[in-house]
Amino acid sequence: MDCLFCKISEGSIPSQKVFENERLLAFKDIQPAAPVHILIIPKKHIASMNDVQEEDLSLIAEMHRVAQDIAKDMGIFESGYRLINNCGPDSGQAVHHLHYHVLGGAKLGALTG
Ligand code: D5M
Repeated sequence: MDCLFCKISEGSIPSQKVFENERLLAFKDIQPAAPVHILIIPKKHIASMNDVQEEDLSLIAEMHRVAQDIAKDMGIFESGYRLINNCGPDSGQAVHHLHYHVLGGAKLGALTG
């Protein structure tokens, strides 16, 4: 499958990994929008939040747990962070493999619509 994040997950495209287990991978975003900018992906290909099925719900919960752990590891657990998922054209989703952005390390701007 011609999916950038599947290739990162398989290791055929390099990434700066910060966490990995059998189901999930987290790595530094190549275009950081904040001092801390990490992407969390499932290794299973799920194109977007709209494609999450009942069977994936434990995976989604685990992504939230990993976000907490990453926030602790990156020293932003107490100062605060933002967890973002872009889904579909209006959100600007550029990579069609489900991912959460973990952003922090500075006062973040207000969300805009
Ligand atoms: O976010 C997709 C994000 O993926 C965007 O912030 C850049 C990032 N990106 C793109 N290519 C790479 C590689 N090769 N390594 C790390 N990060 C990458 P979206 O929510 O789809 O707009």
